[in-house]
Amino acid sequence: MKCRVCRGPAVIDIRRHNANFCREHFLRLCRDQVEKAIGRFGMLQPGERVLVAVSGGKDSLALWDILVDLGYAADGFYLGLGIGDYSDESAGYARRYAQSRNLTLHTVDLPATHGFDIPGGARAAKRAPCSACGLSKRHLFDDAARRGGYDALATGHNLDDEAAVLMGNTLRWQTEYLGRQLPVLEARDGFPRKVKPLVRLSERETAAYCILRGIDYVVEECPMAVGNKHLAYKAALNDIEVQSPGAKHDFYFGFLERASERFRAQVERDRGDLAPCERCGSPTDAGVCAFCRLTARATAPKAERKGAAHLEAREKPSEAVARAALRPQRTRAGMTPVRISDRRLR
Ligand code: Q46
Ligand code: ZN
Ligand code: ZN
Repeated sequence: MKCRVCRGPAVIDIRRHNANFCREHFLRLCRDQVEKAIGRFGMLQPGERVLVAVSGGKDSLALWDILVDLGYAADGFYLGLGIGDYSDESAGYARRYAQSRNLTLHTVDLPATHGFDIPGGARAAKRAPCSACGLSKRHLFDDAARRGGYDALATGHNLDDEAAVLMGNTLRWQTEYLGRQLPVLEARDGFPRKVKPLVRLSERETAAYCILRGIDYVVEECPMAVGNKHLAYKAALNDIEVQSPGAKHDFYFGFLERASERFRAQVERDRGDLAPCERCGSPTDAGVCAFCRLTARATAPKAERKGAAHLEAREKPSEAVARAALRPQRTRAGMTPVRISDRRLR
């Protein structure tokens, strides 16, 4: 197996490129693919400040590593979700990476700052854990990027993730989601620009990137992911990819080039007017934002949950009902900047 570029011994084969690569040229390929995605979709401008949502997994750590390598001022943001050992372990990987590269990692712990963890909060609010988690992540990532004055928020969604989400949205023709499934969402009304620079790299490639760069990452999946449809779609797409290398890439990028535009009008039409959330000040079209409503339900004593459930069920609660149903929020500590210095510089 020889490298396509230098003919030296190859360490990885990439079937959709019909090529093999040595370590050096594989790492360069990964950086090139990220640079290409950033340029093609206008995700970032040179020198911009980027906040990278870091989970301690291979994708977000590879993303952070590549962005720094490409010269972006990229800091990390880790959100502790309170998912038992998994959260403790993944926080350790994020911290160790930041330390080893002398990078800045901001951390927020959901239980400590908002009074609930994902498993307990989801139970109390009668939501699926991933739904409560996704909502919390979106809110707190946006909040961190806004408070820190970052130009953009970058997440580690890779090609496998995007193709699987597209498959789920297409199977159910969730047209409002299809209209928003883009690799870049421009900043608007207090929301930061959101970018996904890994969309041209597969999961296998980000894992290989980390191994070849000596980046240690949490290998275990989140225990809440068990039975998740997203994983089933990924598995189905992997089967298709074996038969037809490049199918995932063609499915996702074909959608972006030839179909995505058709669903955008609906997104524009459905856009409500945004105003600051009465509780936290984040932009919302519902008086009290979805995260504050989730927090209210997740932290309410059992007897009060019924009232909060009523509030949650309403699309846009009136100010009076919202105020009556919501308890005073617990500690609202801000983002904790942790400047990690020292250690091996690359
Ligand atoms: S962390 Fe959160 Fe994922 Fe765990 S609870 Fe679900 S959404 S599976 S990326
Ligand atoms: Zn080579
Ligand atoms: Zn709010």
